[in-house]
Amino acid sequence: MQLLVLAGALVRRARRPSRRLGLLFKGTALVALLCVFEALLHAHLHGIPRPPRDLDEPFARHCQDPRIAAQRPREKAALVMLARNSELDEARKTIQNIEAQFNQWFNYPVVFLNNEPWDPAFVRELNASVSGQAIFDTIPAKDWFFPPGVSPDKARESMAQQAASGVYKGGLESYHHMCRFYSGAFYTQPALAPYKWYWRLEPGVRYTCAVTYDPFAAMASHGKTYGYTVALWEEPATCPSLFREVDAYREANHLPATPHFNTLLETADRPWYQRPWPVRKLLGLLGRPHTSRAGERWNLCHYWSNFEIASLDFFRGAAYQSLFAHLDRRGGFYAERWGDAPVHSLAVHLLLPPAQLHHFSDFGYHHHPFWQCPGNAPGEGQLPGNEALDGGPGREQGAAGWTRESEGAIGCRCRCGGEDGTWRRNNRGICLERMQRAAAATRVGWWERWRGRYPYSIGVPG
Ligand SMILES: Nc1nc2c(ncn2[C@@H]2O[C@H](COP(=O)(O)OP(=O)(O)O)[C@@H](O)[C@H]2O)c(=O)[nH]1
Ligand SMILES: [Mg+2]
Repeated sequence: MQLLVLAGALVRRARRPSRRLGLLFKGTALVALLCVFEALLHAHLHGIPRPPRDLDEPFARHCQDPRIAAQRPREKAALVMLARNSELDEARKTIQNIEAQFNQWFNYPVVFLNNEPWDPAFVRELNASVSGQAIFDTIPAKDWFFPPGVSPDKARESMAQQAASGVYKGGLESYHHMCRFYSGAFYTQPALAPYKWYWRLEPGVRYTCAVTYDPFAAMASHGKTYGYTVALWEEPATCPSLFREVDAYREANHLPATPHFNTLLETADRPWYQRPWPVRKLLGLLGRPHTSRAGERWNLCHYWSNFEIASLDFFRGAAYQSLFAHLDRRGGFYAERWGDAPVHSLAVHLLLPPAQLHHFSDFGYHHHPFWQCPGNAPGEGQLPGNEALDGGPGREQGAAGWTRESEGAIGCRCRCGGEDGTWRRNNRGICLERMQRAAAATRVGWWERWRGRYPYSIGVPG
């Protein structure tokens, strides 16, 4: 009898922890399930809805006679190049190239900006290269220096640290000033006051197709505000807190996180790799790089700003300048090495609807080390025998001066890379596809994505 009682007590004792274990297991499973559910719901709420039709398309799909487009009145627009006196050769080559490919027909003015007085040799040589008016201006000293709230000594200390830890161009004071200048004061330069549009050039860039229409007029007539070519990932070490600051500005000013803004979040790319709320929140509070306070992570995609055709009115307007003033006060142009490219990209995705952005997919554009090239539209698309395209300064290669034509290509007399001259770009186009998603009526399937097969642009096959 005593033995039976003892056995019963032992069994009861053994059962109790197993019940507790069972409860623990059930509780954990419930929390895990809730987390998965929350993460999926979060991804769903941040999904990018597909518009009923493509909101951006190439402005041209073949050559046009540039003399016809040039008969229309010009926009209030200028090509703008910031340069150093030491970049004379590269600047001249770029101007000769843009004249040959575009400006000899349209004669837009070119504004040259420098933080130092212009060398007379630079002025003389570039004056001789521009078909329109050439304007040489010097940037006011206050626009090429630290802002009032930033101590130069502290900033220099921080830049030395950036250099020591290998931040890309983090140790170059002039580079920091340049990035801050292009992010803000560029737009309010007196030399640009007469214009509504700018086309940014850099010494050394090269256009590899003919541009046979007026891109400023096309931007205006299509209701566009910001035009770009190449999109890439930013160097992570240059801007760990930039996205947090932009998102904090967004929240403080009650701006909605639109689908266009959300294309810049990692949430949009990897719904199956979501972190649930508590983990997200914790990472945000702990100041994880590239992450907002709410725990949303920027995918680091941005448009390369060495090419831009865009509205000066937008960038000198209150909405953009107030965002810039916020960022400038936060000091990240020096405490970190915020580039103007991510600043512009985050701003246009925050402040503009997707239809106001334009990919100049029909432009062949090369800035070392990356390029895009649209290939050549077949047959009559190249306007064989067109006198304006066959002759003219810099077009001496004439009738035979373009690489192989191919079906679906949209360029005009391009010289693209690759053995048969049909390469479209030398980067994978992943950021481009992500950033265009709010404007694209069709999506890349997971299979193509997995194989790295992306379209060349919205409405243009790869
Ligand atoms: N005047 C002037 N222009 C500069 C200076 N640093 C950079 N730039 C210009 O700013 C633009 C971007 O500079 P770049 O060296 O090409 O930078 P990256 O394209 O980011 O490698 C180019 O147009 C340069 O000519 C500078 O110290 N003075
Ligand atoms: Mg450059």
